[in-house]
Amino acid sequence: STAKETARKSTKAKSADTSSITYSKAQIKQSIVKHLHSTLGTDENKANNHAWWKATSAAMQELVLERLRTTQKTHYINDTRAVHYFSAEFLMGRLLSNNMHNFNLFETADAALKELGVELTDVLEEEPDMALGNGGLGRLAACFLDSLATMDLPAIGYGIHYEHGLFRQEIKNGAQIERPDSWRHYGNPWEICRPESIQEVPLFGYVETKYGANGRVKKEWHPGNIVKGVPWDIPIVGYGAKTVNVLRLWQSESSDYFNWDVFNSGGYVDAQRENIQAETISKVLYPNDETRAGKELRLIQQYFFCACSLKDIIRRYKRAHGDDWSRFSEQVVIQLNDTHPAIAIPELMRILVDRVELDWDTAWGICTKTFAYTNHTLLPEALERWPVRMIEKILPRHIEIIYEINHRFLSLVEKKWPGNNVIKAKLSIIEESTEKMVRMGNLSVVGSFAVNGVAEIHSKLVKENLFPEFEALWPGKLKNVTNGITPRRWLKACNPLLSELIGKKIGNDWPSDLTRLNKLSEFADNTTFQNQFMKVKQKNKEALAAEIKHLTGISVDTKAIFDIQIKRLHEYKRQHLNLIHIMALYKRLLEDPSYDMHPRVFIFGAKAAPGYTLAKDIIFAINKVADKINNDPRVNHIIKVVFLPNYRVSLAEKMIPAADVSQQISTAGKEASGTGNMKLALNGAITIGTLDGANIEIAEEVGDDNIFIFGMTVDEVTELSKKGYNPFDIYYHNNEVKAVLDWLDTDYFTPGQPGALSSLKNSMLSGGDPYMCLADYESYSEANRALNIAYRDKSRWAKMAILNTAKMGKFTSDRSIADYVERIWKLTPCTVE
Ligand code: F58
Repeated sequence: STAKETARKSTKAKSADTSSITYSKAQIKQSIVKHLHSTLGTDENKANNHAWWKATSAAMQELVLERLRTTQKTHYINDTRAVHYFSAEFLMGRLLSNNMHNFNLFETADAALKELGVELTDVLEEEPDMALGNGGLGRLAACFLDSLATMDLPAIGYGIHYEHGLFRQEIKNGAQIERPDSWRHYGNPWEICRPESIQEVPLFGYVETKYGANGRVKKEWHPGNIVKGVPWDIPIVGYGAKTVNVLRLWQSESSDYFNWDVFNSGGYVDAQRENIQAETISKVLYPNDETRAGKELRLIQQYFFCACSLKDIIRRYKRAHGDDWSRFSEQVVIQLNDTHPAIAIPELMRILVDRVELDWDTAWGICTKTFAYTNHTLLPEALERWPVRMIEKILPRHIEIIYEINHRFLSLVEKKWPGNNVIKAKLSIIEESTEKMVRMGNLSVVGSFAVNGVAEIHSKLVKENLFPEFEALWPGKLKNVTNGITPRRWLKACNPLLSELIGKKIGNDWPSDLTRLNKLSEFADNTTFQNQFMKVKQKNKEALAAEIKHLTGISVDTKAIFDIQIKRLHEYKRQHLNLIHIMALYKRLLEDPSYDMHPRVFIFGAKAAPGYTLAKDIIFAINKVADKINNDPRVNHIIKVVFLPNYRVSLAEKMIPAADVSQQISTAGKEASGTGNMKLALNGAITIGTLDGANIEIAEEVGDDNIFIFGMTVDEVTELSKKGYNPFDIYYHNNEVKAVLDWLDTDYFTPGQPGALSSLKNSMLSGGDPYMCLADYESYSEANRALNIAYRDKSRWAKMAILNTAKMGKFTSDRSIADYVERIWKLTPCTVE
C-alpha cells in the first residue's frame, strides 16, 4: 500500500549506522570535557554525575543543532508542506539516551565516558523526565514526533511550556501524595529560547461592531489584557539523525507595555500582580486523566497556545507566500490532538475574517481544509464542553464566531433532515442545557476535513455511537488510524539485551522497519533461541528486582511470574479487578496451602488524579493488601504485591523489559486504544486482556494461542447495560467474590481501621459497579488459571513470548504516521542531506 511505501521510502536504508554524522570516541570525549570546562565551569575532578549529564547533553546538543539548522534550511528551500501537531501535552520523558541512540552514538559515548571514569547509565539517571503530559495521549504525541522525524516528514509540534509537569507521586502510609514536579529546576540542556519569535495573545475585553463605507460590518476586538508567548524549542532527532524537527512550547509572560500606564501612575505593586496572572497560564499541567477540568485557566491555556501557534504558522507562511491565502491549506495541515486545541478553529476564522478581511465562505473553506481532529475517548465525562458564558468573557469575539459557525452548520442539517429538531439539538455545537455549553467535539468535527479514532473498534464506536449523524452528513470523513509506539525508545533503548539478541538473529534494521521482527517467528520453536530469549527476560527481571528493592525495600523472587499493570489509575482500567483477584488468590492459599500456583509478583504503577477520591482509595487498597501479603509468611514465597511509586516514562522503561504478563483489563468499549499494551507485548510480555481498544488488533496479530482474552465483548457490555446490570446477583452467587468484597469491610488489611477499604466494596456493589468488574470476574479468574498453567510449560511460554515480540510490527508509530500521511495529511518526505 501507499502507506507502507511512504514508511519504507523514507526510512529505507536508514539504519542508524548510515547516520550522516560520524563522531569518534576521542571526539566525543573531547567535546564532553570541553563542555564540562566552558559550559559548566567545572572540571573532571570536581564534576558529579549531574555535571557529567549536562556536559554530555551539551556535547550531543551540538550535533543536534547542526542537523536542526540543515533541516530547517532544507525545509525552507523546498517550501515543504508540513504537519503542525497541536497538543496540550507532550510526554517526552528523558532525551539524552534517545538522542544518542538516534545518532547511533550510544556505544561510542558509553566508551568515551568510561575512559573518563564515568558510567553512562549513572549519568542517564540524572536527567529529570520531561513529564508534560498525563498519560497515553501525551506519550502518543511524543512517539509521533519521533516517527515524523525518522520518516523525514516536515513537522512541528506545538504545545505549552509548563513550568511544572505532572506531579511527582509519593506514597505515605499507603496513600498518594502529590508533590510539584520541577523538570527545569537546574536548567534544561535541550531547550532553546527564541525571543525573536515571541507572540502576543489578547484576552478578555469586548467586541465593537463597526460599519464600513461599503456597508460591510467589521468586528473589532478590544482585549482587556494581552499576554506574551515566549517560544522554547526542543529539537526532535529522527532515527539516523538526518531530520531534526522541533517541538515548540509556549511560555506565558506579561507583556511589558500593556500595564505601562499603571506603572507610571505609581501602581508598581498592582502591575506586579498582573505579571503573576499572566505567568500563571503556563505554570502547571492539569493532572486530570479522562475528566474535564472545567476551569477558566484551563481554557485560557488552550487558547494561549493555539493563538501563539497559529500566529507562528502564519508568520512563516507569509514569509514564503505573502498575502496569497489561496495556498494556505496546501502548505499547512493542523492535527488537533483531541479537542483541547479546538479553539484554534474559531481563532483561525477570526484572523481570516477580521484581520485579513476574507469573506466568510473563503475563510471557512481554508479552515476546513486545514484542520483534522483525533478523538481519544468516548467517556462522556471526558468530552469537553465549555460554558458559553465563560468563552464570552475570555474570548468575546470567538463566541460570536462559534455561533455563526453553528448557525451555518444547522442550515446544512436542516437541508439534510428538514424539520427534525431532535437531530438538530443533538448535532448543535451549542448545547441548550440550563447553562448553555459549547461542545468542543462537535465544533472539531464541523471544522475539520478528517476525524479519526485511535483503534479499529474505537473508530467504529466513534462513527456509530458518538457522531452517527455526522457520518451521514459527510461520508468518509470519519476514519481510523490505529495508534503505535516508537520501537527506538520502547525496545532498542530500553531493552539493550533483547535488542542485541534480535540483532544477532535477524540483523539490525528492525528499528526503522518493525515488520522485520516477524523473521523471529521462524525461531519461536527453536530451543536454543527460546533459552536465549528467556535468559534475557531473566536478566531484565533481576534488574527490575534490584530496582524494586531499592525503591520499596521489597524483595521479590525473580523466578516468579512478573505480572505488570502500568497506566493511569481509573475505574474503567479496572486496577480494582486485578486487586480483588489477587485477594482471591491469597484467600485460596490461606484456605489450601497446597493450592497450585506458580509464584507471582503483581507489580503496579499508577498515578491518580488528585481530585479522584475512589482512584486514590484504590491505590491505598493496593498498598494495604500488599503490606499484608508481603509480610504474611504463609504466602509471601508465592505472592508478592508491589506498588512502585511515581510511575513515569523513565520508570516504564525499566519495568516493561522485565514483564512476563501485561494486564490490559479495561471494560470493553472504554479504552480507546491503549499503547502500554503494545510496549509490553513488543518486549515479550503476554497480554491478559479484554477485547477492547488495540488489544483486539494485538490478538489478531499474535493469534489466539498467544494471548489470554477474557470477559465481555463490547456488544455484551451494551446488552447487559440495556437489560440492567445488578452486581448483587454476582455477589450472592459467587462465594469467592462475596468473601473477598466482605474482606474489604473488615480491618484485616488495615488493623484498627475497619472500613478503611469499604469505598471499594461499595463502588462494586451499592455503587452499581459501573465498570462491571464483577460481571467479568469469573472469566478473568479462568484466564488467570490458564495463564498459570501456560507459564509452567517453559517452552510453550518462551514460544508465546517470542511470537509476541515477532508480531508487533504493525504497532510501530511509523506505521501510524504512514497511515496519517496517506489517509489525512498527504505529506511527502523531504530528505535532508
Ligand atoms: C488516551 N487518552 C486513551 N487522555 O485513554 C488511550 O486509550 C489511548 O491509547 C491514548 O489516549 C492515545 O490515543 C488520554 O491519555 C488524557 O490523558 C487526557 C488529558 C487531558 C484531560 C483529559 C484526558
